Amino acid sequence: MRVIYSTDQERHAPLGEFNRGVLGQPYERPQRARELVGGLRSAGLTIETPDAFPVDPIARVHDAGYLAFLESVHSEWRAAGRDGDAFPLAFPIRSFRSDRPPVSLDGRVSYYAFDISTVITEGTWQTIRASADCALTAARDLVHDGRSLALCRPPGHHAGRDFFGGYCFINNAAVAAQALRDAGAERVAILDVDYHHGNGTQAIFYDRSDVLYASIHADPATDFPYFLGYADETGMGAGEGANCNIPLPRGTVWSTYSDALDVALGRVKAFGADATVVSLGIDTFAADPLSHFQLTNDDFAKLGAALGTLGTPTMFVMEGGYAIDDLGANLVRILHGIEGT
Ligand code: SP5
Ligand code: ZN
Repeated sequence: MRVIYSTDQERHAPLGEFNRGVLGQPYERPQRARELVGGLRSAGLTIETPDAFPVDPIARVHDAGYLAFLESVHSEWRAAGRDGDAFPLAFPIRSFRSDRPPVSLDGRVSYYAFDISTVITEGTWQTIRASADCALTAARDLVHDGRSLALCRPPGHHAGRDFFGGYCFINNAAVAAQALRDAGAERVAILDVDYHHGNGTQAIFYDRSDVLYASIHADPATDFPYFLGYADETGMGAGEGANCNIPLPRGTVWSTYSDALDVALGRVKAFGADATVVSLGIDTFAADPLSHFQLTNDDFAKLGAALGTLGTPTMFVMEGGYAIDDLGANLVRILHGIEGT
């Protein structure tokens, strides 16, 4: 399995995150990446650095104004004499205009953000470009490699065409899926096994028949991102039937998860994709501090074995996972499961 990662992905370092009303240590922090890399190295895997791609393949799934905002907002924040991280003040919800970004700095941060857990720091732009470069490098070489892992950090699946949130800014899996399409794959499947619904990925491809989005995740009635991810969201227009959500209750253990995985894998296989992108979150782990599924260490080997049955070239894109001490070992269990070793 080819693994791709850049230490530039450690430059996005939020100062804090609100949890239960208190500003504490961010869950999504650079140490996550270092733990994943450390685990893979201990298991004997070699890690390669990505090539640098222009912004064009990212702009295939993201709005140009949104990308310009992400690139400049932190310097604007500093130029305005502010300390700390860029942070939204309001949200354009029901009855507000959401068809145009305001002019002011606070207005624009508020327009593009959908939560308060995802802040923009001095190193964010460089980090998210490096993270996307991992996905783009893996996608470019997938036909040759057969299988690869883009060790993306920060994650991407909550980011939409013109919004950020859920620790995500650039939707690495969506960028990869589009790059695969542009390189000649006629149908691409995205299978999302992160604990949370990938609302950004779903939204990007919702009206398209060429990219299937299938996801197993916590019920949005109880869990983030709260406002998307129900089973009755099946796609729209040409994309009707190319979106498959399988929400599961808190407390879900492997036997239930495994049944859902069989359904999702069945959908992916029936779609007849030329390539598959797996949004690989490992926050389904019982000890994950954000999540409420009950998968064990051993279950990740079973998850890998199931993912290894995908018949197409398959690239894995890292998403969430916050149980720092177990991240590396759980990722290694998945990779061994995939390879049947
Ligand atoms: C990519 C990804 O996994 N994003 C997840 C974003 C979740 N953000 C909000 C989580 C708030 C949950 N509160 C947890 C209480 C823990 N005791
Ligand atoms: Zn997640």
